[in-house]
Amino acid sequence: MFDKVVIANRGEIALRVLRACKDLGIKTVAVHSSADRDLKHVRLADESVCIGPAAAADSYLNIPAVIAAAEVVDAVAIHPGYGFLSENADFAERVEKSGFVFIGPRAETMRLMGDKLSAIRAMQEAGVPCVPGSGRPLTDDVQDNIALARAIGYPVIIKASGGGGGRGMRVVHTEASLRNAIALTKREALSAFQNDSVYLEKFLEHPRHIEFQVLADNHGNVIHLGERDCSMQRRHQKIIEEAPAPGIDAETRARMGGLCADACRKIGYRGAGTFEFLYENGEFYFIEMNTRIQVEHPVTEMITGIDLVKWQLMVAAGEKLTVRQEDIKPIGHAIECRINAEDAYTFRPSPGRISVYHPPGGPGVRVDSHIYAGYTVPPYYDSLIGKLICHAETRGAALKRMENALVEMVIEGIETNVPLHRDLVADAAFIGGGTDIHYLERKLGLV
Ligand code: MV4
Repeated sequence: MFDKVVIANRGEIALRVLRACKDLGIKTVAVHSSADRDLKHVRLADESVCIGPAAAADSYLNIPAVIAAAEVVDAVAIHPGYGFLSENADFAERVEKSGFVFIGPRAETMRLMGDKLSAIRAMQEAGVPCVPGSGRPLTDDVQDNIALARAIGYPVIIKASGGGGGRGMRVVHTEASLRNAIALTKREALSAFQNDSVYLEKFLEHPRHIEFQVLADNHGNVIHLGERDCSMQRRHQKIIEEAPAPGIDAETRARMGGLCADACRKIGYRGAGTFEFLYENGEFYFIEMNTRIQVEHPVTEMITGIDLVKWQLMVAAGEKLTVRQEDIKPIGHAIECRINAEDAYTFRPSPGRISVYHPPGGPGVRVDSHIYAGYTVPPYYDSLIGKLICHAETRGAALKRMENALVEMVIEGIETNVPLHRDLVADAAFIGGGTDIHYLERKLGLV
């Protein structure tokens, strides 16, 4: 196992990685910005290095600074967490070229999945169902684009190959608006991603967002850990996730999970990964693959008993997956509420000093958070300050446990979205299960 790991992230995920390292007896190094000296994991790490000023571009996104810190402390490996450099193939490559282990897939795999069109092609070849679409970049041939859109059928969606996570997309309802929409999306894609490649897909109007978790070692062993439903979101920010997804039966789970695991074997995937699907009228359509650990990984951990972050470290160190597919037997139901430092209904960020903090507890209640009374939430980063995860035998029991945990949760001094979560766990449609990706924005009257 690794002697020493650099944690190249901040907040709750940095603390989560630190805990996994400590479980495995690995020494930890927190690399942080000058605004993050008081982070809980910085205090708990064996060593810490300030790598730059508050602005992420100068610290958490500063590749030479992260690698230099790893050299100074004589670390063996770097864990990128999520966000920041976690899906940056150039970073992964430079980490490895500098003689460190990047805790994630090979840079080449990250590049394949980072380009959404090449990811779709790889998945089509592996037999994973994808959204009907162009399957290739659009050209400047107007007639060709019209023919493609007609064959797919309106509405269609134009997506940038370099985009993902909701960036660089445009819905087109009529042939009359197609040409302009393509031109506009290409210009935006060029400026945002330095890549003007765009493709077409059928626009699905009422899908759910269901994703499958996979875990692969460096020896060809791959398992899937079932799915999560992440449909409760606003502006591409998930706010509640759950596992298993309501209404997905064991046979469908095994079939879809099996397809994802097969695709991983085919592309030589390594580490933890997530296959994102849109799910509509009983059908799954692949849209993207994430090559990192995700914010919502705890719901999968709670129902499977598998520590995904520990396995990320172990497979990166070359260990074999000792868990077989038949060992994965999901138990019960888990729900995660993302706790953000923001006004519950206007979503305005609310950084500042936390004066009082009483987290909930008890059986089946997990809190992944770095906050403490007296901690000041800085204004420079995203507003996630923790995650409240409740696990119980059934979805109904998990919801009840979440309702009670949200009553126990006291955070004073800043605004949080806890009131919105209390509202949502009492929402009849959400309690019913299976609400689509537009549900929250509609409920809030935002669309
Ligand atoms: C779509 C779609 C409908 N049809 N693709 C947004 C994020 C990115 N991962 C893909 N996204 C979508 N792609 C087709 N063909 C609707 C969305 C979408 C969405 C997807 C998942 C979660 C939230 C979403 C919110 C708005 C739109």
